[in-house]
Amino acid sequence: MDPHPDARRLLRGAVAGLVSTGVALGSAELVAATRRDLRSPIFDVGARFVDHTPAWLKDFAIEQFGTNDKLALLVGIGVVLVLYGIGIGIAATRHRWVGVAGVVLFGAIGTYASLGGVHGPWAVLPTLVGTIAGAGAMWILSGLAAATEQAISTEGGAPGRTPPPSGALAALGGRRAFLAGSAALAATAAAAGGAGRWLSRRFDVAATRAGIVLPKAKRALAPVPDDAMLDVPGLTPFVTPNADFYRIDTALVVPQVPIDSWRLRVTGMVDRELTFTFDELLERDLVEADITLTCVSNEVGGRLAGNARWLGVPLEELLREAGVQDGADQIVGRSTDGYTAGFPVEAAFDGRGALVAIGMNGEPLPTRHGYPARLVTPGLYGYVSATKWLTEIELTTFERFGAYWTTRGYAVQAPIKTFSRIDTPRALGSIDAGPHPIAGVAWAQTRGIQRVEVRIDGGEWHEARLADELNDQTWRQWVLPWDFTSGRHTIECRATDGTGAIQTQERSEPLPDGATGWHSIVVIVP
Ligand SMILES: Nc1nc2c(c(=O)[nH]1)N[C@H]1C(S)=C(S)[C@@H](COP(=O)(O)O)O[C@H]1N2
Ligand SMILES: [Mo]
Repeated sequence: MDPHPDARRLLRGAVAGLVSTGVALGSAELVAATRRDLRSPIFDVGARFVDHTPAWLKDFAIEQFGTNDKLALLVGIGVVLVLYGIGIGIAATRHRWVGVAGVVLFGAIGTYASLGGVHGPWAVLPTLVGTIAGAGAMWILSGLAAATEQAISTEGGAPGRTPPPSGALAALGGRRAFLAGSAALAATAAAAGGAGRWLSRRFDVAATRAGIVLPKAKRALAPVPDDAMLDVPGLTPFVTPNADFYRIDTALVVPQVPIDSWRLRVTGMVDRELTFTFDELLERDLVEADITLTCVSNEVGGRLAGNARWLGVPLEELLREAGVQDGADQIVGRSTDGYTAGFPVEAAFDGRGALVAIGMNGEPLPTRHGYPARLVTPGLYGYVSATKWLTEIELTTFERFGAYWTTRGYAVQAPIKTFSRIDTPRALGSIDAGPHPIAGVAWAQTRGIQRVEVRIDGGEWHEARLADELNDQTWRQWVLPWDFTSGRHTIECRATDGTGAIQTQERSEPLPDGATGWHSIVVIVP
């Protein structure tokens, strides 16, 4: 006799729910692997979530999880799915149709989510197949669970009486059938999911990317001179290695853009629309530029900025060839994943050197950073000016078109604000008494950095030594030697930009146009 009939029923329900969820996801994964533009409904739901995330919640997520914000979202969706699956599985042990209806309801949500993307009607296929397979699994398993339940209740009879042997056998058989059914379906789900994952690897662009040989720039830059870099332990390096470069975007799966069919188009309010293949871009006179990229979501003291040597085609040249029409005031960069970013037309013609970049620190653009091509515009935050996985540059007006983040509460005009950060000593770190450099970086792209000052415990300001200025589009490293005494010390810094304006002390959030305020840290000297 079963001593815990109810607990066993719940357990069987939970197993049925989990396995059915697995079958739904596994088969969706397999279907998603049939076409380059399909993906698992989890990512579609996640993408919908991202698109509907209000700007303040996005900043909160970045603050909490940093650049792991996407992982956090996917884990969250996974947890909800698992709990939901368990719930409907348990409900189905009482009412079989509830389980199936539960799967269908989630399928409907997935379908709605996959219709929202940029990939057209095919996008619903993985969800549809997953829903049907998951509902079928739920029907079978909840049926087996119910049969077992039935057999067990007729097995027992009244307490104290010996059960009829035939009833006990039926109960045993029912349990076995449920176990065998669950195991078989779980194995099928895992196999389908694994095969899907494996098959979709053929869409990875890593191998093609690795085979690309970038031409030398027509106007190549000399290596960064030593005097533009400071050698202080703990200080952010002047050039950010690609592997350490911050990544911020709305893409839950890094877009894998096939180079052969990729085109860059220049469209909209132009005299001639233009189309370029990747090779056609490579054949042009390429330029190099050292530019520090900055994210609007960067908090005071934050690390969402990176400096690289970019290789690419001057945006100005492409636009001159296309012929920008009078009245166009906005340049919109569009991405394969539907993302859009827009900035003023002047920024392409005022000499700051905006680029369609194809290379980053001597390599083709890393996939995460926009391979095969992206925009890089000095002096403007990335969300308006740095579209990755670029496919189209459209000339339009601000009145006619609102880009991704500007329709979600961020400012339309987004010049980078003057910023300075203390890298060493570490905030809340402990250092020995005696000499220790205070060092960091400061940026005010297109205005340049003229001065950085540091004060300790609210005392007078001390001017830091700046590394030489390479250009006004990169950050500058700074250092102030300091003799630390025992105690708890507050260190603050502030920068003065090339126009003579001192970085404002007033604290503000990233929303709507970038955080402000002096970076202030506390160190403990024993
Ligand atoms: N396609 C696409 N491009 C994008 C984004 C995006 O979400 N999608 N985010 C922008 C933002 S907000 C920033 S700060 C920069 C970051 O570039 P990085 O990830 O190479 O550092 O890319 C910009 N380009
Ligand atoms: Mo950003």
